[in-house]
Amino acid sequence: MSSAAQPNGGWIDEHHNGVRYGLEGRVLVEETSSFQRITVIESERYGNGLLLDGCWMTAERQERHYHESLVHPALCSAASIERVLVIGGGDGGTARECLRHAGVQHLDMVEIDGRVVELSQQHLPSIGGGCWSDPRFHLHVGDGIAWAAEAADGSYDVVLVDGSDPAGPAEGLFNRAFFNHCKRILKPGGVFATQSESPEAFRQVHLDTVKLIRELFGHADPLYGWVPMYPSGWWSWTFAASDGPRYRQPLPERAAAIASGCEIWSPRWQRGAFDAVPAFMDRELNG
Ligand code: SPD
Repeated sequence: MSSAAQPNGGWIDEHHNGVRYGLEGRVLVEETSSFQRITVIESERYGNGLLLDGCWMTAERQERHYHESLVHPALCSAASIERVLVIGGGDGGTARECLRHAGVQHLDMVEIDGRVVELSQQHLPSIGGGCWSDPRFHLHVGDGIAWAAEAADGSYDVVLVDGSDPAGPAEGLFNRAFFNHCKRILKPGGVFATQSESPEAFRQVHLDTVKLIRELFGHADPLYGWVPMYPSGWWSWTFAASDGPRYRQPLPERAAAIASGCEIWSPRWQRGAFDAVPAFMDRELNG
């Protein structure tokens, strides 16, 4: 797994398997919360950014790749989108994109580390945007794994997991018990999505995650895109639904309502991203 980010002659790097992924800039805040080391940096290229335990999470001018990819295939396809659960997502970007959909009436966001929320509000305000004061938004500082385990059957239309890499507080966001609860709490026609790591830098985790979700739901599809500052830059999000792969086809009215405000996502981009399955994954998943 990745090692610490070091202020290194004006560079802040994530170190992963002998490769550095870095931004030129300076450290604004470095502190250790009850859960992890939190670093907020300032960079010329991408604005202010956030690292947890030395791993890049987000940056002001490079967050849309990640948040639009996780949110819109799910929110544009679930049968209903009244009730949404976001597990993790403490910077607010996932909630912000969800709340652009007028059909969302109630969004619970369960983030384990309240300091991530506070520091994001203070230093990366554009990422959460208006989500923090939106009356539909309900922040719960607590354990998202326990929240999913305790939620009633069929209580959410969409469940999105926006955690960090499978180490430290996010480790339990990649296992069978957790994914089973995510499936159980979906309503009929509900859609589940999680960030599923890099097919290059975290190949085995990626493979295991997609296969496990596929086994539990009977189907699942990784969508491939880019988050340039993450290890390898090549990233994935995996989707499944209570009643088959409805996430492949965005509902035209929902897509039209959000498309002009997107930088990366569009129905065309989504089609290509679901189809851009690397050959090794195709062999693993489809024989
Ligand atoms: N290797 C980084 C994985 C991080 C996924 N979560 C990012 C948080 C953005 N809201």
